Amino acid sequence: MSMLSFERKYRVRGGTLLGGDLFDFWVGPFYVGFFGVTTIFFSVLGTALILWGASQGPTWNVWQINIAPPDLSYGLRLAPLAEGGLWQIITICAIGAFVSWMLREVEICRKLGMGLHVPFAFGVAIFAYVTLVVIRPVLMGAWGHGFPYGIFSHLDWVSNVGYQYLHFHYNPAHMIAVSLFFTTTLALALHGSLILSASNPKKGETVKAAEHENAYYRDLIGYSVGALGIHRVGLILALSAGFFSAVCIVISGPFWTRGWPEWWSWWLDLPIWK
Ligand code: 07D
Ligand code: 07D
Ligand code: U10
Repeated sequence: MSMLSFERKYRVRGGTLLGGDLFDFWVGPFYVGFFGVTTIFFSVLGTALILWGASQGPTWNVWQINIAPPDLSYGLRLAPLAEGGLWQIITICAIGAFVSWMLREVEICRKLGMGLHVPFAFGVAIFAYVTLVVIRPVLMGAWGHGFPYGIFSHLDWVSNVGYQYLHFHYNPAHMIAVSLFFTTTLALALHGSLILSASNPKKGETVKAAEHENAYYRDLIGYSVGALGIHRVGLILALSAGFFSAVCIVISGPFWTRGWPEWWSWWLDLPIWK
């Protein structure tokens, strides 16, 4: 891929966390770095193990391939490869690859003298994943509580775990997370449509900028959060959605074992009704 004219200026040395100058170079458009090498290592090994696991299973149908975690009877011990050990090693590879990717993002931020917002944001996604496959299984005493690696099998897991708590929609943290996801798409739709309407006008019309954008939402709802503000709002909404997702699943089992509808009986138990 040819180098864009401005890229050379930004291909600066330094900013690495590990490895010094050793991996401080680019391959095509990609910055490599120590964590680029570890990303490739973990993702190639993890993908190869999934393929090997698939070759041991009954199907090559990509929708049905399934690498299951160990049986609950193994508790928090290592399991034989064919009985969930593969899932355990793939989990290590996945965490290794995700964390490497995040640290590579950090190195790029440092090179460019930018804030660490992008790696922080990815960190929240990693936190949600680690909650599902490490924190909650450890709190519940068995790796078997992790979700299986397969396109349809992981959907079955979500549905089964949901019904174990009778009606997952009654989980209060799930309600908050769902509302935050909905609000995130609302915010992006408001922002995307506003920017396009102002800065991408029909041929012959002038481009409008910040003052028109502010005026628009002032006219409509009496307040404009501003150009920087809407990006802060968007980021905090999206990260909170991921965070409350992690909360909603980690409280299911370790801190609440009955159906979620029953949780709401605290309301009926309030002394004011007595
Ligand atoms: C668009 C960026 C691109 C990323 C993509 C995902 C793989 C997996 C692996 C065959 C927005 C690439 C996929 C590398 C291939 C094997 C072994 C991101 C974009 C295109 N899910 N989930 C999907 C993952 C969980 C749930 C699709 C991953 C939890 C529901 C895809 C994880 C729960 C539905 C996928 C993960 C859950 C899906 C589209 C990890 C709660 C759907 C994802 C590592 C969070 C939807 C058939 C997408 C679907 C879907 C991947 C975890 C629920 C296969 C990698 C256990 C209810 N999930 N998922 O666009 O169509 O993300 O499923 O945690 O309905 Mg899932
Ligand atoms: C975990 C993904 C992390 C991804 C990483 C990156 C690669 C690289 C490479 C493309 C967290 C992976 C990258 C692999 C790819 C290339 C090149 C994100 C993760 C690190 N629910 N529910 C949620 C809704 C119901 C249930 C969350 C809605 C039912 C359970 C969210 C509805 C029952 C769990 C959510 C609904 C039920 C959840 C998911 C509606 C089932 C979870 C988002 C409208 C009968 C999960 C932490 C998330 C959770 C979760 C939404 C319905 C059960 C808030 C909108 C009632 C068991 N549900 N749900 O977490 O909280 O993203 O996970 O009905 O475990 Mg739910
Ligand atoms: C935003 C924005 C903004 C912009 C923007 C954007 C947000 C201000 C200014 C950005 C937004 C977009 C572009 C919109 C579209 C984006 C999405 C919808 C999000 C989803 C994105 C995707 C689905 C694309 C995902 C693609 C990825 C992750 C690239 C995959 C690349 C690799 C796997 C290589 C990674 C490189 C590494 C690790 C460094 C090391 C690299 C090498 C050593 C080179 C190659 C490797 C080898 C030779 C080694 C051997 C490897 C082998 C054999 C296999 C590799 C293994 C793999 C698993 C692939 O706000 O406005 O505008 O633009």
